[in-house]
Amino acid sequence: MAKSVKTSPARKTPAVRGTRGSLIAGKARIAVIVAQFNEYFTNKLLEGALDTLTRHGVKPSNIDVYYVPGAFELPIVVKRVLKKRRADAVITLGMVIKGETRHFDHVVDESARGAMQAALESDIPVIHGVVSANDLKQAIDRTGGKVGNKGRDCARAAIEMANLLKKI
Ligand code: INI
Repeated sequence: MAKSVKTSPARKTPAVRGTRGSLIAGKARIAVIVAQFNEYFTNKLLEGALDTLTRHGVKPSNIDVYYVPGAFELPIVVKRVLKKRRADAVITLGMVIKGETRHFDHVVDESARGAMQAALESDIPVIHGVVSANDLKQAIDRTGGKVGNKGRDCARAAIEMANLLKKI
């Protein structure tokens, strides 16, 4: 016979209104800014992002890709794209691998800080797809290896955020 278990009285969940961004792109315009440093990896991030964007219904004509030399240059292009209102969401893609340079931390921190600052100033979401990898294995794992492709994750987040902000 099943043992009876004493439970505390069920808590009532208050009826609150929740708002979510759809993953169906509609007319969303997305800008992808990609660093060419470590381009073997950033090309994979870009491929993943473009494939996921179009699978979710973003029209190729509504996607703009901008190339910058390295992750450090991402924020200035984010800022320009947002200032000109050329996108409903921006994705930055880069690969910073520790050990190649002593300014690893600097490049990682500044690319994130600058992009976030531009997003908050413009009220347009920026999705941060700069991978900071401790070694080549982590870089491989995050560009289509066992942890997936960060570009794909960013593409979904960009559509969701573009749609969410339209609703608020
Ligand atoms: N840029 C990257 O995108 N990834 C790196 O790993 C990297 N490393 O290791 O130095 C890197 N450096 C270049 C930097 O982004 C700028 O392009 C450069 O400093 C010129 O401003």
